[in-house]
Amino acid sequence: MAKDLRHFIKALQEKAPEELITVEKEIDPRFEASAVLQHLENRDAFPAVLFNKSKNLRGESSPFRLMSNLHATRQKCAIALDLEKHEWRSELVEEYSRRQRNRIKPIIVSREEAPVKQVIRTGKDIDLFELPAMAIHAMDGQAYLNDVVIAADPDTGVYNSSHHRMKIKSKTRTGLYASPRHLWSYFRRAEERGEPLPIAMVHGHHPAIHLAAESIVPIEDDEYEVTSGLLNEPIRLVPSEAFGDRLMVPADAEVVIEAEILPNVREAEGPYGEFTGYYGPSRYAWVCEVKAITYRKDPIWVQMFVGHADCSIVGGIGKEAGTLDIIKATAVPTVKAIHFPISGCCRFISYISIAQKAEGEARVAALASFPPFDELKIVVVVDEDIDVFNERQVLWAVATRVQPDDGLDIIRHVRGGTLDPSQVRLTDGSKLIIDATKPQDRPFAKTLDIPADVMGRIRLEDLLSPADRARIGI
Ligand SMILES: Cc1cc2nc3c(=O)[nH]c(=O)nc-3n(C[C@H](O)[C@H](O)[C@H](O)COP(=O)(O)O)c2cc1C
Ligand SMILES: [Mn+2]
Repeated sequence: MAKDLRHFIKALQEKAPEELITVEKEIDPRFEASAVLQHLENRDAFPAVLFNKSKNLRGESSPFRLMSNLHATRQKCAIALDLEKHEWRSELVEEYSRRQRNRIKPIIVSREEAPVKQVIRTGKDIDLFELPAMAIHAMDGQAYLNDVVIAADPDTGVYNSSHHRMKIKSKTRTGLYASPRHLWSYFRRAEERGEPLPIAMVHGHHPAIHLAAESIVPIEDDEYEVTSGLLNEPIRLVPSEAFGDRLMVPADAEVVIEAEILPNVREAEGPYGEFTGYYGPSRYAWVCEVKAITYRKDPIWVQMFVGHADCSIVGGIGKEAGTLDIIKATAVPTVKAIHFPISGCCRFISYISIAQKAEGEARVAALASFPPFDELKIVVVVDEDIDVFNERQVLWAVATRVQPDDGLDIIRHVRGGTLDPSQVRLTDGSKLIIDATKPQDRPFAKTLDIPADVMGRIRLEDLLSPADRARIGI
């Protein structure tokens, strides 16, 4: 059986049943689903949620189930990469990096073999308001589609995948916002020839496809091959309804929406509750015309809880792996670990640990981590005794190993993320390096420790009552 959403739900049930909850009462995808997720978040709970009954955007009972928060913990992402739930720190980053390098060619299957072709809607049968698409935050107003968008390069046919919000405007029309990255380059080249760009939006598949969409790979690389690497098996593809084999789509998806981005059309789009935790402004954005919607007979519509852990974490892991590989290959081979913490939306801040051998390596590691990813703004470099997944330790290193007049560097007028609310100019931002490593050229205060032989000899298991052990989870 090919890996798909149902395969992942089963893995969650087996490996981490506490990471999945089911809601039986019918909910409205306009704000009610996000209210449930927000209530859970307010209690520091981030399980995947399967809403077994949902309304559609016309307020009618929908045959689609609705699912969200699939990526809202690193534990779930570890399970998506076939790891155990406790392997969510560097093990997850290293597995991502290994799979990303292991490119695998996709395989083509017939329409009959493709679950996503069980129901096909084209022409007058297309109605986006029949979907349980979520309106998430108060000022979003209308529901948005927001998931993986797949497109073929108009010149080379190589595939890209990335996430994009698409505001639902009518039964067949949406907006689409793209920062100036790969899809933007594809469409700009199509538009220069006056041509539309075919795209496929995938709602519901194995989380590995979402993790892959956030990889840092060159524009020439085929991202169906990257996705297959992340899945650890070839993704099964099938020709689209509207564009045939000019646009291959994932056969094992729950729902695929095929559309064209229209040349020379721009319309106001937004405001939208962004990954930053703030509303992004209304802007002139691209416009799409939907050409087909295909789905399974018993479809599960998956949509990310944008602006929350679900959206942050899925983006951060690919950035961690890609940046770690680049630092290792080009700058500091002794780099140990990297973490884009949730406090920085898994985008703006990174913690990097290195086994520093020569003065200045910390800055080199920090400098090498900026080019691959424009949204990264603040890099904290620490020594290898600091666990980058423990924010308290990282801030302790900043508190005790940094003098502000010496440990900080600011780089001005460098491209930043267009959605950073603190950035005044559209793409022109600045970067901060915090070197929290100990100096190499003079002695530094020794870190506290308890004699190692005593630490080994004294075991809490031998000393505490069962009740006290249970209280602290031993
Ligand atoms: C849930 C989610 C929603 C996103 N929405 C958008 C979006 O609307 N527009 C955009 O340009 N990037 C969006 N992103 C970021 C892109 O997916 C990300 O920058 C991606 O790596 C770009 O891929 P590329 O390098 O192939 O261009 C989103 C990311 C996530 C996780
Ligand atoms: Mn890309």
